[in-house]
Amino acid sequence: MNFTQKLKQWQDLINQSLDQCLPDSETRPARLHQAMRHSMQAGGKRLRPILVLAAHELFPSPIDPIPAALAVECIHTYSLIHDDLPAMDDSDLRRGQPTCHKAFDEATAILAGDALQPLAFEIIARGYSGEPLLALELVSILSSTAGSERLVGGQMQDLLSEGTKPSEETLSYIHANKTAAMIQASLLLGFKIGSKGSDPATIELMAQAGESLGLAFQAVDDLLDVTRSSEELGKDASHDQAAGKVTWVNHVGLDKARMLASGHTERAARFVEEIGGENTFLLELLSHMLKRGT
Ligand code: GRG
Repeated sequence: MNFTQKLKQWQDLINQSLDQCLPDSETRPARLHQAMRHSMQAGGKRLRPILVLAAHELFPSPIDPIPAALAVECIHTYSLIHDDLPAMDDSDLRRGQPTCHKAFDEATAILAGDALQPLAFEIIARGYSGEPLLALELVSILSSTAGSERLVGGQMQDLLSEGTKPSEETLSYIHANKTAAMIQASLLLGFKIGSKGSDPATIELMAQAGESLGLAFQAVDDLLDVTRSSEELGKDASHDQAAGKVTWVNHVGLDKARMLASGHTERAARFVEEIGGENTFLLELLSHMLKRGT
């Protein structure tokens, strides 16, 4: 199976598994569950769950990485729903569909995002009940990544920096936490579930790979924001530019943003090569992610 076929197979598997783990759209209160399903099933590349599966594949174990992959997507989708709210980015379009608060209303969108957070941890608790120590480790990684010093902290700093010219250190803080943290956590979760997931030196290499990949992803996202249309992206294009957001493109310009994207991708690939194992798919995924933006 080539890279594209495998990517599609994993996306399909993730989509089917998500469908099974989300509350039914008729379960009371139906409006809330419909809103959760609207955003979770609106499309999306499923990059983070795929990173969980790809990191598990390096040194596979018989333990199923799918529950962790679904949990990551729940946290990611909640963050998108809340990021799109009028109080934050005020976006109308996400994953090619009206944003959750446009399709429903603001209060429902807030609650749909809220409900996806505990769902993530419920999926882990149920999925790894036979491996309680592993379950604790996964919960610890995901909860700290989603918390006030990482995902939420990065978002807070991003909002505080709107309309200002932040230092490069502040910009790096925002991207390392708002974007790279969840990408890094995805690789770490998959790796922990794999057979070599308790080796501290390799975990450190994986953390470095995840950070570099996350920073590359952000630089690519900044490039796409100015080089692609809303239709191509499925979300409001040039939105970051217009909102006075701090992006690499408006900070250092297009050419340097491209160089940053390829530099971080190369670094990530070097770490992945050093880790070894069955890394063919993960390495192809890295170059595929870079090609999207350049
Ligand atoms: C509200 C706590 C909180 C955090 C929001 C996700 C996020 C943090 C902000 C979204 C804005 C943004 C451009 C973030 C950086 C890149 C990013 C996370 C893009 C969206 O991820 P994709 O491209 O989206 O993987 P899909 O829809 O494919 O899952």
